[in-house]
Amino acid sequence: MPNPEEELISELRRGGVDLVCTLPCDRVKRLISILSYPKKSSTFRGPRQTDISQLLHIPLTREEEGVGICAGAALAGKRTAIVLQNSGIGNMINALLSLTYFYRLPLALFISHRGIYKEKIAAQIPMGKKLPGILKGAGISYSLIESRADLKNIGKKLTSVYRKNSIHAFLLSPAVWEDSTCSVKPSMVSSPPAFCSDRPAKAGHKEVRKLKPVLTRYEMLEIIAPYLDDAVVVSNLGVPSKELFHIKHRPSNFYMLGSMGMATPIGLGIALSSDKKIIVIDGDGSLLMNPGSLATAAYCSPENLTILAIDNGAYGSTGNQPTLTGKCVDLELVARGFGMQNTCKVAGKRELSSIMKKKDIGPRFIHCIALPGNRDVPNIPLSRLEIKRQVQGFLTIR
Ligand SMILES: Cc1ncc(C[n+]2csc(CCOP(=O)(O)OP(=O)(O)O)c2C)c(N)n1
Repeated sequence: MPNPEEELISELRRGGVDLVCTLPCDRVKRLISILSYPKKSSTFRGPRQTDISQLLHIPLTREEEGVGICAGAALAGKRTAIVLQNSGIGNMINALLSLTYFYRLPLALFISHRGIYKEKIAAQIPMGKKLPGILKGAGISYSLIESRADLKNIGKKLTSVYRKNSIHAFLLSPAVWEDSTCSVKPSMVSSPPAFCSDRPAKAGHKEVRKLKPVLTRYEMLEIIAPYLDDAVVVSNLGVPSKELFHIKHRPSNFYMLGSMGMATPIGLGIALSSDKKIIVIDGDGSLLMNPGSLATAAYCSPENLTILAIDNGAYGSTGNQPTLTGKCVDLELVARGFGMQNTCKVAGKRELSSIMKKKDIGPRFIHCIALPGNRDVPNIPLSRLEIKRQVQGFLTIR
């Protein structure tokens, strides 16, 4: 019996899908692994392998981008689909209505429907529960795929979506994947970023600094923790927040439990409203989702803001799918291009602690080149309101 991921991909082929864009959710990491590496998948043999390799897979930096790519491809006659987490609907609703719907272009959405079944992350619940209402309000039809038995109807439905030029969402319950034995290919882990700086060397630095990752995110957080002093720390969602809590909880740590892409904007908002020192611990996937926030930070230029971009070349929290920093993007150059002037790149323990010791004027952008990988740490035992109250309490102390 095929795995549910294989069954879904067969249905995509049955519906004639040519192009699939994806942005990871933990629950669909095995599906994305197969879409990314069809030929290497040992679970696919014979004609199905050829079938699947005909599907063009495009990894996204933001779900909204997928709406544009799919609209362009649909104009050129392709049948398109996006695999996303329900949170991503919030990132694409305007483009869905003012582009796909407006021009009557067809699009299939495969939404990993979090927050409704055995959910451990409380921040997933509001969006997950409200999703059907949001889709209804937007006039987007949907089918509930509650178990793997429901997968078999998808191919037929897709044919009518493309024929009628409509948008249709398939809401995939986590229950669908429960008995899957598919594995995530080790090749999904990206080659971590390694950069050569071509800027003039500063005194004491070598002419050309080759930076190879040597530390994981957890090891970097361990180095950073003793220097957080009296700073408010905004910590990126998912594993980074859990790791930071595990290393050293401080009431002035704002642990994000959702809202990917918002770490730097939250830090900027605090920095503009408080005299305290603010340190944002952001991630490469999250910064790529919302890079414009660096331009706003550069423009507003709060001296008390430091952004630590822990760049492990991967969406670590959802299974280490590669991001483009492992391929072609240098986030420090992005920050500089967007107007951040005080930037640097670090990888090793000594460099990282010496940069943390410095009392430089911000806004600072510290590009930390890290190895992919997550430490197996427990969930944060604080409720969202406890997190909020602790940080608010700290911010109001004079
Ligand atoms: C809008 C949205 N899309 C997708 C997700 C799923 N998701 C949660 S954490 C994460 C990866 C974040 O990657 P990165 O910022 O590089 O941090 P890392 O985990 O690697 O430290 C993703 C894709 C989400 N929460 N929200």
